[in-house]
Amino acid sequence: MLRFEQTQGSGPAETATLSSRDAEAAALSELREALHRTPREVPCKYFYDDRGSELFEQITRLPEYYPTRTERALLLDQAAPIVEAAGGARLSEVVELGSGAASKTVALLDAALRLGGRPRYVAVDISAHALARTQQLLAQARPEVPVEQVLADYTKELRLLPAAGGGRRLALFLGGTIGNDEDPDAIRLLGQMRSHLAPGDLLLLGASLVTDPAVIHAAYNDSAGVTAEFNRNILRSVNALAGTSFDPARFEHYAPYVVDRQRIEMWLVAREDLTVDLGRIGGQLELRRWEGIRTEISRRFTREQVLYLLDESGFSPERWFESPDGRFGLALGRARPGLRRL
Ligand code: AVJ
Repeated sequence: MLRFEQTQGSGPAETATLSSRDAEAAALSELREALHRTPREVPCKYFYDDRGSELFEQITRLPEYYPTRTERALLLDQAAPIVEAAGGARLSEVVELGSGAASKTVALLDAALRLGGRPRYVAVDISAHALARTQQLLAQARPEVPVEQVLADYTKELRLLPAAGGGRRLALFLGGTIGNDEDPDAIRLLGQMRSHLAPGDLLLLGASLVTDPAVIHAAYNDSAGVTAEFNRNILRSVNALAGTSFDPARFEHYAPYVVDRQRIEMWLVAREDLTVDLGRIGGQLELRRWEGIRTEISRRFTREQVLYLLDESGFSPERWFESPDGRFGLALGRARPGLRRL
């Protein structure tokens, strides 16, 4: 069941069309604005069409891509203390923002079940394909856990979340995705999450930490070329969405780790002078040879920076968990009362 069509307005079918037309118009103007910015950009959420979500799943299994397995091991290791701090048996709901394939979440649900809780799981993702896989995986792995799917862009559609069931909610924002935003946007995003929780509810935030630049670099420049393919696929995703004429083969994947900014920057660099028809975005894009389009920043944080982001967005940092190699951290924050509306 997709709540997307359900929660708004009166006539479901009609409002669904309306809302997807609104969403398309919003996407087109967002893309227009981003492509004409300096530097040119495509917002990284456009990676995640069905093919992109699948490619990201492949990335998480690459030997060089350490964040997913490091975070998974940390979650497995610390699931009990995390769930205990989140209310133990009183935990009634786990909401995952950007659930992807949700392979890490089972550990937390298990810990809640072991403590006598009966949590339901709410998966929020912009990929219908990823949601379907989440549903499948959970139905197989833990048939006793009820699952709700919410097809939504969590950066602006959190109002589509089902009403809280009364008990404690634990929101999950994992994978280090918070690193895709600079501080002001990160704080805005976490603040929106805060505004959809009740005081006392919890947020578990996963963050990639500052470590050896060579290790970070390899994770975004894998030898099998999957990340390069994932990067180029964003152009296919934009072509499908906006009727643009980007030719992915004419772009080079370039992903340096910028030490002083503590972040990977993913670029697509034109191999030759190009004129791209922008389709429903309108107009054309002239790219000179070696001109780039930035598709993602992926930041590495220190513990202090993560706790600062939580604190600034209305959460009191309660616990910090770090992988033994220091490459990944999980922060548990409790929603503070006294919320400012965003
Ligand atoms: C899903 C945003 C956490 O930033 O590492 C993987 C996406 N980009 N390889 C990340 C990604 C290139 C990933 N996140």
